[in-house]
Amino acid sequence: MIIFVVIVVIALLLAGGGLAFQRSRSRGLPRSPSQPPLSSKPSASPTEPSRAEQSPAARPTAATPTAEASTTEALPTEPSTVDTALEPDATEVPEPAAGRLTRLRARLARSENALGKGLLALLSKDKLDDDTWQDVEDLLLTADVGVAPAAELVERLKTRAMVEGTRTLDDARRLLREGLLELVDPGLDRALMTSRVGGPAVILVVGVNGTGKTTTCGKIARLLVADGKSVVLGAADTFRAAAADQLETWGSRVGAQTVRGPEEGDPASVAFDAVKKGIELGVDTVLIDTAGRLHTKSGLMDELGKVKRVVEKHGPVDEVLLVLDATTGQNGLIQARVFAEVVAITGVVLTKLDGTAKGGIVVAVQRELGVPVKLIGLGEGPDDLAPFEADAFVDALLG
Ligand SMILES: Nc1nc2c(ncn2[C@@H]2O[C@H](COP(=O)(O)OP(=O)(O)OP(=O)(O)O)[C@@H](O)[C@H]2O)c(=O)[nH]1
Ligand SMILES: [Mg+2]
Repeated sequence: MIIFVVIVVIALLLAGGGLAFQRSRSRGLPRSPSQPPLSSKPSASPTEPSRAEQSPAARPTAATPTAEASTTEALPTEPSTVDTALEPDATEVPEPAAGRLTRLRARLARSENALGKGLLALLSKDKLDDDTWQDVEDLLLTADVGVAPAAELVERLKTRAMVEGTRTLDDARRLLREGLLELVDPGLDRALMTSRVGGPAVILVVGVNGTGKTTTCGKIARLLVADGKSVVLGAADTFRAAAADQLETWGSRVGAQTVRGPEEGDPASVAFDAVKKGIELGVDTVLIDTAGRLHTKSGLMDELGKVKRVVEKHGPVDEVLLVLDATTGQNGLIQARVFAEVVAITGVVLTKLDGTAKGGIVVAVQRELGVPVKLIGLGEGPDDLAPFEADAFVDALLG
């Protein structure tokens, strides 16, 4: 009997030990290939979730402890592009700036071809009568080129067509290309001030609600990093915490620090602190995202003026980029006028040109403000922002 009891106790001890061994092994085991990877590049759609889409639970914070992610218990059951974006080892290598417009040209052509093709069809007609010229002008107006530039272009084309003749499609294309290029003005200096001797260059990003400011800040940060520059982001949109989270997510993906303040805090002081941090860290560029504001609300416009003035206590603001949504057409011009009165705009970023056939707004806004379009947004992907190149733009219009 005693022997039997001893055998049972030994058997139980052996079984318990085996289980314990199993458990400890499973903690230390490497992750099997079938498990979701700890860090991965965002897949098919690398776009950040929009603010409305980000639930507080899904939203990452800078304090997300990375140590947790190394334990089996902390592994997310669903892969989350947002979570992985904040892991330090998830830093991405953005595409270089060079050649971006060529890569994205198809996006532009898809929506703009109607203009180019329509114009070419009209200009290569056998007989260019008044009705045809009126149709050319109407097409230009539909593409938001603006009344004065459209009339100017038609006059120029008329004269040249009379003198040189446009018998073939190639003739028409050549005339149109030259005419459009002149309107878009290839001579404008579109370089971004992204570094400065003696401190970081400061770029302030402004515009009405939802035009793509935060996304553009993120995309510019990527462009700069691709160019070998170091960046600090300033989340001066303090209206909602989600705005700072959105910017921080963009920054963390390329290893750029984000300076943020308390929700509903003073945006000017966040902007000031961001530049201060940029100076301390010795970075090349400080990019400041601001809250969307209606140009018709004078209080909000005054606040923007204050943000700029406070930042200028550190030194000059090198660029004030106005972000305009190309799909809003002529309304964008009214916004541009008011913003330019409050903060001297140095460049325009035209976003969402992938979703509109109104690319003529490039011409109209440059005329309106007397400042160049420096960048264009051609999609929601992280590298879908291209430095504006007049030649490539006109070529894309003509298909
Ligand atoms: N198709 C397309 N979508 C874009 C582009 N740029 C931005 N967006 C989208 O526009 C939406 C608004 O972008 P945000 O960057 O949040 O706009 P915002 O100006 O910061 O918005 P507020 O801070 O609320 O004023 C997002 O869904 C972006 O993905 C673009 O070039 N093309
Ligand atoms: Mg924003």
